[in-house]
Amino acid sequence: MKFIIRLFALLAFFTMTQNSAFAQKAEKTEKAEKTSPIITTEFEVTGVCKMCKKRIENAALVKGVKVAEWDKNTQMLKVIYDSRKTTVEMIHQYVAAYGHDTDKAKAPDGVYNKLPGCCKYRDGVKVH
Ligand SMILES: [Cu+2]
Repeated sequence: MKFIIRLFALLAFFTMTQNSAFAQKAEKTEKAEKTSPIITTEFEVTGVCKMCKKRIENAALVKGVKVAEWDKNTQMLKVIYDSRKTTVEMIHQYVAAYGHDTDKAKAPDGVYNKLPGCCKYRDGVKVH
């Protein structure tokens, strides 16, 4: 009888320690997810055509950016980037430097003026 009680006590002990180990592990994973350096976000970038799309995505694909996808219909640029290597502000700056206004950065006039005619989104050229 004593043996059975001991066995139960032992079993209970193991279950308890295992459960808390599981809980700790789960907590750790959750923390890692919360502080993950990989960030997915999107912001508005103005453009009108396929050429714009190429230009915008190339401009956004700097070091630390894994994915850059621009949709001319929604005018949104989706980016997945490593926050240890770059910031979303930097991506705004790069895109603007290539001639496309974002919701936070304006492209310099000099660069904008050099865009092909079909890409002149500030001069009434519609999405095509
Ligand atoms: Cu264009």
